[in-house]
Amino acid sequence: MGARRRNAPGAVQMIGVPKLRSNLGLSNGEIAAKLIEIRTLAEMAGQPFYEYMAYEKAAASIENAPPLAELVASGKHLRLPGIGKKIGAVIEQLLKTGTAEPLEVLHKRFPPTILEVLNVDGIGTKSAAMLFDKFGIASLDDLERALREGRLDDAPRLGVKTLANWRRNLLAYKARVLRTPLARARSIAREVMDYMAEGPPVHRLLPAGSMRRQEVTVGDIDLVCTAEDPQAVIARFASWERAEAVLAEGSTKASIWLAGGLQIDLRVLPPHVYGNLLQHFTGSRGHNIKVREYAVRKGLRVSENGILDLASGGIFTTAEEAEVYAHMGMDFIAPELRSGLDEVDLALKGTLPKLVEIEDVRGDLHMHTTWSDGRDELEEMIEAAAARGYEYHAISDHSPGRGRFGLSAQRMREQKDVIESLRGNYAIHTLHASEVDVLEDGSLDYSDEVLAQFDLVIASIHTGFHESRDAITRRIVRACENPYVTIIGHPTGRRFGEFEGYEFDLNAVFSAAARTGTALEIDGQAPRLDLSGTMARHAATFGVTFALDSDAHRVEALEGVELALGQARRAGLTKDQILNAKPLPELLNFIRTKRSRH
Ligand code: DGT
Ligand code: CA
Ligand code: CA
Ligand code: ZN
Repeated sequence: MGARRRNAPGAVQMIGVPKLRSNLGLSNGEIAAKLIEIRTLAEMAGQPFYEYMAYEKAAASIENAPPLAELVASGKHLRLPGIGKKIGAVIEQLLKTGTAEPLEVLHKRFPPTILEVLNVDGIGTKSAAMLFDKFGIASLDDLERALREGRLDDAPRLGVKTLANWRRNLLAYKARVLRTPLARARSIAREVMDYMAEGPPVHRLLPAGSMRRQEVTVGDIDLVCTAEDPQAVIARFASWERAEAVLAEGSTKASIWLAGGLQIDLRVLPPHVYGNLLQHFTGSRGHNIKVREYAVRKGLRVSENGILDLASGGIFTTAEEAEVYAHMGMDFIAPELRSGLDEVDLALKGTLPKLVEIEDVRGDLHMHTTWSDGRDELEEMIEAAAARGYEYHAISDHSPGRGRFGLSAQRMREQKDVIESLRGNYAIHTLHASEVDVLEDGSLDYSDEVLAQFDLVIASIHTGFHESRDAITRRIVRACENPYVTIIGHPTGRRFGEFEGYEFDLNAVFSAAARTGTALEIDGQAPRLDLSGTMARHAATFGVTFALDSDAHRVEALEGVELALGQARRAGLTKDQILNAKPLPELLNFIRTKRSRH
């Protein structure tokens, strides 16, 4: 249905746009999203076609208009092509208050969460309105539950086939779109946790679930805590100003929903079972199943309420998560390893890897400055890297291939001189590096003569993503074979919500990296996390060394190393597999060894 299709991109577009309660600074895109919301809800409410289409036209026409917030702030009346007086007034209300009368009226008819339902392929505005009116389905979760419980099975006009399609499309949608990149989830979690810290006393507040396991994307955020007054803590949580809707509010648990579809659950746990519950809610489901299976063999039943000894009937509860594992006779399993693979077996044998920790990281080998496409000055980046306590770091601006951003050989030499002149000013060793483009034939964007002048070289693919799998494989392998290339940057090219990553023969690339002594990057830039933990785990079986990098383009982004670390830990990596966990002389030796082998 045309209407649904038109709506879908609007709804998806809201993901990632932090909705400001304060009227100031609503972007045209955000206003357009609101107008599309009115348009869609109006169609659901059965308003006349020409009325709701006017909103759609208005939304389209403001995309190319100058910033409306500024127009209105300067006291001018909105007079734009395709926007009548009525919608002009709505826009002014949106800018002043973040909402508007027609939207409020429609929200009395339908909760805002109903828009989620339209993202399921095959469900249009008519079906969504019917599902709400007849079955009280107000959100994607409601729909999922109704489908699971078979409550729609007898509904008139909904055949078995339709329901099966909805079920499948719903799962596909959730898996595809409704997951939030870890970096964004982390910053939202930090925000809500700061907000909670300013309210009634709350203790041991922590994200559990996939976020604690450092999964690349999270379905929702699961916060746990303890509190003397759970009710007060829940009430504060449910009244967070960024909550678009409160999905559930009980005495010890609440769920809120943010614009764009990210859900946050908060559970206030009784202190004496905090350890058991934290273990339970950290998951993964697969891990918990493995733990339970093993426990049963020992005559124990593990649940969120404690560990029941089936023979004696005694129940073991603990405030400390580590004791849950200890009680079953296994080593503590770091959350990042709780994926349901072989971690329970290893914990029982006492052979879990000793995972690399943040303290092991001695430097960051990938960052940009205003010399290429970074936001901050060279000296600001050096200072910030030093402030993080690193022993060394690398400044790695782009090669000329990056258009107007890249450094010519001449500029590169100038930068080298500047960096050398600054050495000694900071308590950190600065390596002069380059992030050099791998060209379409696998050659590099600087000659070997130029490359030889850098202390370290990262080779990355930034163009020609759509070449064949063989061609890409050859390009990366050839880059590995260049003696000056120390690191392959963001090896798969994946960017959340934009690009899945180019395809190549993993085995060929991983074995080439190991054979040539080339490190593979775990790039911690928010939209990347590349290699992911899963990929890095696979690469590690080839004996590859890894570099945990921020790929920062501004000072604050240096914390990307923490995200890279999370993926390394998910991969089960130890510090001796990490290039930038080596002391400087060993790092330099790694670089020299490869260069001298050729
Ligand atoms: P997500 O949110 O899709 O990224 O993944 P998780 O792992 O955060 O899953 P979520 O939020 O549904 O639940 C958090 C953890 O709570 C999950 O990893 C394991 C535990 N859990 C929740 N519901 C169940 C359940 O029905 N059975 C079991 N065994 N564990 C559950
Ligand atoms: Ca979750
Ligand atoms: Ca959850
Ligand atoms: Zn970069």
